[in-house]
Amino acid sequence: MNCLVVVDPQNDFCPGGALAVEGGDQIMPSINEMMAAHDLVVLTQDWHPQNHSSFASSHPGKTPLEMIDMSYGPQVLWPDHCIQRSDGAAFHPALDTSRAAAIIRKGMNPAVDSYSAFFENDKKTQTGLAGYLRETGCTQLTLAGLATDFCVAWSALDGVAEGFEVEVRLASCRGIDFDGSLDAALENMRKSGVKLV
Ligand code: VGL
Ligand code: ZN
Repeated sequence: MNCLVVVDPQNDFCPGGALAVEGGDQIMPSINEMMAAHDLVVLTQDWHPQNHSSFASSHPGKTPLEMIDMSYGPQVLWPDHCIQRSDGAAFHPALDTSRAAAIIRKGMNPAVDSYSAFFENDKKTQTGLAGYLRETGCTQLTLAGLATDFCVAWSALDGVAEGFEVEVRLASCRGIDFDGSLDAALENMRKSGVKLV
């Protein structure tokens, strides 16, 4: 069984959104096409409370893209984005959500960010996706979505660590590329056995 995991295909990561990734909206048609070739489709949805600790606005005097130290390690600060029930948190209207068997929401704990579809950034708290995929018999994962260097890369690395065969379709991803983060993520994925297509 193979599963297409579409990472955070949300308005806030597309042009005009709060944390816009260049060309983020352009990946939706190819993602829709990929769905037919997969047994299962899972979507992830960044889903933050208003006062989330990854928001620069939660830290007086801080601005987006500054770093802070959290109890679980260094954390990039972001503009407010993907606030629960906002339009920005909604899936992009061009995405076909009809085949989604499950939607994994993440980043709901105000104290911990969550890039990966599998674990929060403390690298301990599970989202439940690994168990879901095992119980549905999926061994091969195809990843696409936003952003290549954050949520897609962290999901791919955790997927391999959890024992799945992971392929990332780069043509159906777009990156933030902050401070060399895109090259570093690509190198990390390559080294860890993620298949980059
Ligand atoms: C993401 C930064 C903050 C992502 C989510 O989807 O890559 N990046 N929250
Ligand atoms: Zn987020």
